[in-house]
Amino acid sequence: MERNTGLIVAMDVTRMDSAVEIASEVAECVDAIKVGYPLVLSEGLSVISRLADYAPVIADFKVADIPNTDELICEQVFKAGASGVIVHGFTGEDSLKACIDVARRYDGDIYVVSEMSHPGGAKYFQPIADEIASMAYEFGATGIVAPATRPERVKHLRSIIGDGLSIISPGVGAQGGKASDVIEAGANWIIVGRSIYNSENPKETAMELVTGIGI
Ligand code: 3DU
Repeated sequence: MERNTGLIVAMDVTRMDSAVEIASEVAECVDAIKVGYPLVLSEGLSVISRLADYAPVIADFKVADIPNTDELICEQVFKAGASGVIVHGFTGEDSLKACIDVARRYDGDIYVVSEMSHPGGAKYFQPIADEIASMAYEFGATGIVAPATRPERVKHLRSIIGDGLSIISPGVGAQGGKASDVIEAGANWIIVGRSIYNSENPKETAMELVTGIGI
């Protein structure tokens, strides 16, 4: 993914027409559109190719299964037109490797969740986050997903993965994180959902966020 604005919009609306409308408004302000279960379960996998007309699409399916199932899932998602897939790391090295192997065939990206951004995300994730980040580095993932709600953790995880891997970071806005803090801590991209898609003026909000990122 090319870094022009540093902003990824999380398109967690549940209607294709809303998603397309918002995508067309914010396209010039974002480097990617993240879609997940809310939109795909509602409108089908074809949302991926539809939104890919506006920006590269990252599919946030937090893939977490045995290697064979992970491979089958990633294959479907890349085939549908996604540029990247978000996967879990706690399922282990073999599962992660299966996802990365598929991504390589499609010249796609794999982002590994290291620690989640919500309050409950600290309890089980923090004790294993460093190991997951190291594994992402070792196996050649594109990057990790780290919490914008805890910039100090982003900084720490950055020290583990070095500069070779990207950090994409959800939690700015509705979850309380601040764009400039998390970028300063070492994130390459912030991921923002509700603050943009619930805004009266999604484009204006996206532009303000991009100013806050300050690339
Ligand atoms: O809180 P927001 O509405 O800005 O959306 C954040 C998005 O990022 C949303 O799609 C959520 O599922 C995803 N996400 C996290 O919020 C936290 C994580 O640790 C991983 C993904």
